[in-house]
Amino acid sequence: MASALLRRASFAPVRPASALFLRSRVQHLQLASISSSAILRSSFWKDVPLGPPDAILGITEAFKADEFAEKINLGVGAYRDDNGKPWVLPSVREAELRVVSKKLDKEYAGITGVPAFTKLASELSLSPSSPAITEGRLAITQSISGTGALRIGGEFLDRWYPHSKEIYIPNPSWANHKVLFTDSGLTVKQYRYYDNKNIALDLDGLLADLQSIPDKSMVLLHACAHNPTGVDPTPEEWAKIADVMRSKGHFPFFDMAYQGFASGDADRDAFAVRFFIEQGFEIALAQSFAKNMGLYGERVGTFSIVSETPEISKAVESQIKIVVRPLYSNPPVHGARVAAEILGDADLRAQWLEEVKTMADRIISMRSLLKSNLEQLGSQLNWSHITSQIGMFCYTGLSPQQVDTLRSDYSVYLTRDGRISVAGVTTKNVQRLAESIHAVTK
Ligand code: CBA
Repeated sequence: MASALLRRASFAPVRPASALFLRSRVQHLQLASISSSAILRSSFWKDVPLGPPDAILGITEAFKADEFAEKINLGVGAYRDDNGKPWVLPSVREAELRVVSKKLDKEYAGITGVPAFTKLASELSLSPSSPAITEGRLAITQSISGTGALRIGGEFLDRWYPHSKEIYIPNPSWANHKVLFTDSGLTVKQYRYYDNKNIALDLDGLLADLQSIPDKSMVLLHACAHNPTGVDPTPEEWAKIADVMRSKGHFPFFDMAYQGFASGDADRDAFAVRFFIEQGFEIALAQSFAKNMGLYGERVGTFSIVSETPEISKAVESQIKIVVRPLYSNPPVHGARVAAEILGDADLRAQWLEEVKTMADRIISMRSLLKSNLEQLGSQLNWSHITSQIGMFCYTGLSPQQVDTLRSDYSVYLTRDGRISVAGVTTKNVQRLAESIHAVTK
């Protein structure tokens, strides 16, 4: 409104000059500016403080603003091909053509989304023969990708988890977990996860913490490709975690944002989730198709809860709907239809699984290349964790100061916790990246 007033004042037609007219015009402009600044001072939002940029997505913003041609973005976990370009999977392109050629209508989906999609998505995560599916003990809804799934989960648990309002997440964890669960009304606490000294899973610390927290706590677990550390429990270690969780009566909430990315094999990466269900746990699961189908901006995911009986499951599903309806009513259909097309067609699905493996393999080969480049440069540091860690990320151990120097002096962008998205490394930038890392660490 203030700027509208100013615009009107400055574009008022100028009539032939007379001293009187000019004076009154000056007064008019002064009045306009006084009243507009008075309006500005009374803005409803004048006490809103400038917020900090997002710890991860803020890196992309800073990267985009950098004009250096050889800048490198290792911030957000988004796959890039060897030219540093986003890759739309050929299976996705094909599925899109098929979906479009069907000339489907654009009606609302139900509150829980596209049924063909949620069915196939649950079969991918749990396997078609999972007792949770065959016995009707799964309540599932389509979600706005993994973040939306976690948020639905947070809201549901805040309303209905009967034992506490506290959720335990690993230390460290994806930066958004804490904010997202806090915004859902839960109190976020941490359990030990990572052994900085040995660059490995702190299994003893993890088990001790799960043992000492209150019985029947909610515990968030990364199903595979732990973000940011790239360190996952082995199947034997998962069994130990399950033992403590069972004896303490804890509730596991799995975040599975990288199925296929850890090992290149979607079934193998679903091990932990399936194992807990086999062990008789009731679980919650947030599933994302952002990474493994490259459907980032389409926002395709699911949230589900496996319960003890089909009757409980029905009630749970009804309450999930009650959470979703006032949030966004029902989810977008296009991405879900694309994912369903891929998952539901044997050939396309096989092609997609190969493409997931291509992405995982390229990341694995970039790990080796980065490590060997650092060694060739004569770095005396131990970089073995670059190749021992899995998934999209490498938790380098770089300090926040070193990260800042990489950014200011070398135009290399990563999160301040020293995490690099290995998906951003290519055969073309790896040498300059290694030189930059070597320069700030020697
Ligand atoms: N869980 C975990 C553990 C994640 O790493 C991410 C994505 C999500 C949500 C859930 P989406 O909502 O897109 O399905 O993903 N994390 C990032 O890759 C990035 O997409 C990352 O760079 O950490 C993000 O949103 O921060």
